[in-house]
Amino acid sequence: MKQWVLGNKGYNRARIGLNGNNFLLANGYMGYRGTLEEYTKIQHTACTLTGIYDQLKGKWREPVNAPNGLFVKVYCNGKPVTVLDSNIKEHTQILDFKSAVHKRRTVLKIDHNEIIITSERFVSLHDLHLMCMRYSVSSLKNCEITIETGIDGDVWDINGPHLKNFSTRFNDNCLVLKAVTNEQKHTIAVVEGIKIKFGKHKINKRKKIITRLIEFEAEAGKEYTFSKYVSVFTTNDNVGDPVEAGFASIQNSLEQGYEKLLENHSNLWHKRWENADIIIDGDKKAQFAIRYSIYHLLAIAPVHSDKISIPARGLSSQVYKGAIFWDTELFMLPFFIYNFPQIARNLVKYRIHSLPGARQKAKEYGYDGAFYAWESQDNGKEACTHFNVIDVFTGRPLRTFYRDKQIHISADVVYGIWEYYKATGDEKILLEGGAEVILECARFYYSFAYFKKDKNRYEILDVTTPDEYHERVNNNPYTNRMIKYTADVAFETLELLKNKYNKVYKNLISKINFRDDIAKIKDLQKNLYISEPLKKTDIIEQFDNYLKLEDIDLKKLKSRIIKPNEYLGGPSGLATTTQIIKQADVILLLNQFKDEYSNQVKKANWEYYEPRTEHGSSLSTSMYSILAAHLRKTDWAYKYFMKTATIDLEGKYKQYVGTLYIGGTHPAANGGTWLAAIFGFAGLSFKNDKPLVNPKLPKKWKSMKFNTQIKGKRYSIEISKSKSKIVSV
Ligand code: IFM
Repeated sequence: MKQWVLGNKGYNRARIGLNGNNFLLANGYMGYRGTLEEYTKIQHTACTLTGIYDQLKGKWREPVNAPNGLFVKVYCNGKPVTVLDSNIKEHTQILDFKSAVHKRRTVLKIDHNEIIITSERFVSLHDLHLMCMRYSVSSLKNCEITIETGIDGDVWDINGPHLKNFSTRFNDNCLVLKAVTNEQKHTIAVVEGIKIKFGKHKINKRKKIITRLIEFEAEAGKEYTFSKYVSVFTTNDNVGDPVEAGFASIQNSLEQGYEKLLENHSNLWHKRWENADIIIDGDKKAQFAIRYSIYHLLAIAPVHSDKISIPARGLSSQVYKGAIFWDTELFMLPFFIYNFPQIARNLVKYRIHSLPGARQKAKEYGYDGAFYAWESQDNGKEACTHFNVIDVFTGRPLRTFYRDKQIHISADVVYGIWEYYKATGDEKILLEGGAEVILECARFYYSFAYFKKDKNRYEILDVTTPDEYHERVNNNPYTNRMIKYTADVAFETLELLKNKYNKVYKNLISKINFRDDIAKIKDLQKNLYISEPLKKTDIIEQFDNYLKLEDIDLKKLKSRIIKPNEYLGGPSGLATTTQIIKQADVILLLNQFKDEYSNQVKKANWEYYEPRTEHGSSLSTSMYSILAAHLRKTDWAYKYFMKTATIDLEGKYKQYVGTLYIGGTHPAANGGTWLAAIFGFAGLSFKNDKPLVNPKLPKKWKSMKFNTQIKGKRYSIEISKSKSKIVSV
């Protein structure tokens, strides 16, 4: 059981933010931070919604946080009894991630008395609009208790306030709080119902909050328990009136009761685990961290819609504008493709829906085709600003080039579509817009590429690469190879359509006027420059003239840091003039195209870039782990695997870049954990649509067991030190 429970004993104020991330509950529709019921926006309580964004003039556009329907505060003889106001005798917070249930138990001291608070809550996977909680209070001595519980609309916002026109109502024994977003005027409605058999009840309405005050004389030792049901609906949900939908949901919940709703929810979670679990024998820490990582991926997966995807900080807050990056395609999507293809399909479809935004961006920069947003939101338009980091020295915004120059994003989108298609055989995805995206991305790259006449080759100039510390560089091998890949995929797509869906092929070519592009992209595919390993050293230069930069030790570079959180990239960052890189870049290339490079080249590059990588991004360590496993550097592979797998558990990651808060969960690392276990240690690959393994288990691992699926067939795979077994199930 312990392997499924994250638990914290004792109370530590300094961990409020971290616990909010670590104990997150989510169901793909909304994420509820792991805060305590008495917390408010000060402690970053948030119920972050997917697919609904809002922007205030001059501020960043970001997801909307719904009013907090799980608010509860206890008073004893008129005094507040909370972890923030009282002496704490005992405190435990738990996340059972097998069932996605959050629990707390707190014993608080007040006036020679002790109040015991316990709660259990879940964000339902069975009914995505519903959160349920069971809350109990007891007192060591007789006393007068008041419980205040209801909906708190004064929400935490990073770039808000996003909600206005608040209205509150008490109807049919339900509390209702309604508000409207600034930009799109979406109504957000939270309805709360309660099952309670004690106390005198009063309704307390203020501008942004509506609560019930439940007063009673508590008898010593007696436990007073109630259950609470909270629904969240918005006009984005297409349910008619969100308040009416909320009433119906709460009525239904009250009828079914907490136990039944919990059973429905946990059954669905248990079913998910039957597909997704990885069982490790011999290493409890790794086992725990893998499951915890998978929990986070599952919690934030969009099960209900193909119009949304997974933001870089999941549903843990509004950080990074709730934007979707390449993190999804490169780091998270494979987990879904091989375990939950329907969810993978939703993620892929999101990019298809975003094609108009990508076309618009290409046009804005004077290119053809589709240039996907570096930071994408509900509408696929670019959300990344030109000034994404604040200089800690001057307090002024720094001009950054993620938005303009990180062009590999379009190829990453193509990679996602193609990987999904190859593993599922779902040709429909290509007919439903996937093919159009692929062709438009190839077209974008042709218009971006620079034909260098004297060398008779195309070069890719002035780009920002996965290592973001060196901006505006030339001929990054990852970017260039991914462009070639895009062209390859475009031709495979054309071939498939031409042979199997000729009418669709013709329609598409004429719809997007692609006839003349075919020869151009062929030329790009043939003559695109991709730098080769250097003869003497086998090193692949990360970009033109990278090796001429100062070759400095990472420690030495860090000793030059003057102010905490100073940005190492950008125009004057410390890393910019050196060979220190932020994250895996050439190493990523070698993982993605591992059959094209010898082990000698891989080894030389792993050893060259490893000491020069800062791992300033949560995306980095998994890539080093996978390549290390491939090279049978198993200890290194394990070290980087554990760094990835424990990133959220340990919480030692960067919280700020410049003055920008970047805390939250790290879904790309969660996905990277899975990638490193499956493609690194198990060495999973597919041949003729059948799985194969090439295991390199860490020393401690006696065995590893997991499932996978390809083209609709499921397999159970068991690897031990001496043998491997693959069984079709
Ligand atoms: O996509 C990443 C990027 O590679 C590094 N900075 C953070 C982004 C979001 O995770």
